[in-house]
Amino acid sequence: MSFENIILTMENNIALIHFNRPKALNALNNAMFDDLDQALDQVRDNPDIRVLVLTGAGDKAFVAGADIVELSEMTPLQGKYFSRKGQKVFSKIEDLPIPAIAAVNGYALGGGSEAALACDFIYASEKAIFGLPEITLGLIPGFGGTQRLARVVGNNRAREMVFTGKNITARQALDYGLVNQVCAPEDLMEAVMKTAGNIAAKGCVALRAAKEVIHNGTNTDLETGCRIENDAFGLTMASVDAKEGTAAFLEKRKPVFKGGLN
Ligand code: DAK
Repeated sequence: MSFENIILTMENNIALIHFNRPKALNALNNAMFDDLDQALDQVRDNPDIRVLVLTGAGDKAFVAGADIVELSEMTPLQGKYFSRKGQKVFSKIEDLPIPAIAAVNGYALGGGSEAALACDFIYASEKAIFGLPEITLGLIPGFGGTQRLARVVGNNRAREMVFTGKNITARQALDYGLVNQVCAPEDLMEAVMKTAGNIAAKGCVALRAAKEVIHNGTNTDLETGCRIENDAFGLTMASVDAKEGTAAFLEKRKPVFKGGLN
C-alpha cells in the first residue's frame, strides 16, 4: 500500500518510513498522521520486521513541526482532536513491539522533536536542529513533548527549552543526552542502517522483551521494574534463540538466531 504523505519500505527485516512533504519541510498535517497511523499498523503486524527507522524526505528537514497553515484554521475543538490524534500516533511508535530509531536529518521542530522523542533513540546529522517552539506561537507542545523531553534530558533543560522555545544544535542535543550519535549528513543513514541491521540480527523474543521491559519499567519504581524484568527474563529463557545463544557460547561459535517468535 502506498501513501501520499509518507514513504514506507520494508526490506531486510527493517522498516523505513520517510516523512514526505519536503516542500512544507515535512510538516505534520492530519493526512500525514492518518498515513503514519496505518503504516505503523503494517509495521507492527509484519512478523519479519524487527526495527523501524524514521527519517525525513529531502535534505532540510526531519519534520518542521505541525502544519501551521492547518493549525491556524482549526477551531479549539478541532485542535483538541488534532492534538489527541498526534499523541495517539506517537504513542503507537513508542508502543511498537520492536525498537524504533529516529534519523534526524535536519529541522526537528515542535512535532518533529516530539516524533523523534517517541522513538527508542535518535541519531542526528550535524545539520539537525531540535526545538519546541510552540510557545512562540502562543501554544504548548501538544504531542507528548512536555512529558517525553523532560524524561530524556531532565526537568530543568526541558523547562528552559519549552519556556523559551529556543532551538538547540545537534552537538548540544548530544550534550543533553537527547541524541546518541551525531554524523556528517552524508553518513547519517549508513550509520543508522548499520545499527538497525545489528539490532535486527538479534533474537526476536529477547528484543521484544527488552523493549517492553525498558518501556514499562521506566514508567514505574525500581522494584516494580525489576519484577517486570524477572518475568520477561523467564520468558526469553523459553525461546529457541536463548537455547541457540547459550549453546553457541559453549560450543565457541557464533549464534545463528532464527528470529521467529518462538
Ligand atoms: N507548517 C507549514 N509549512 C511550513 C512549516 C510548518 N510547520 N515549516 C515550514 N513550512 C513551509 C514554509 O511555509 C515554506 O513554504 P513556501 O513558502 O515555500 O510555500 C517551506 O516550508 C520552506 O520553509 P522556509 O522557506 O521557511 O524555509 P527556511 O529554511 O527559511 O526556514 C524553518 C526553515 C524550519 C526555520 C522555518 O520554515 C520555520 O520556522 N518553520 C516553522 C517551524 C515551527 O514553528 N514549527 C511549528 C512547531 S509548533 C497542538 C497541536 C500541535 C502542536 C501544538 C499544539 N494543539 C492542537 C493544541 C504542535 C505545534 C508545533 O509543532
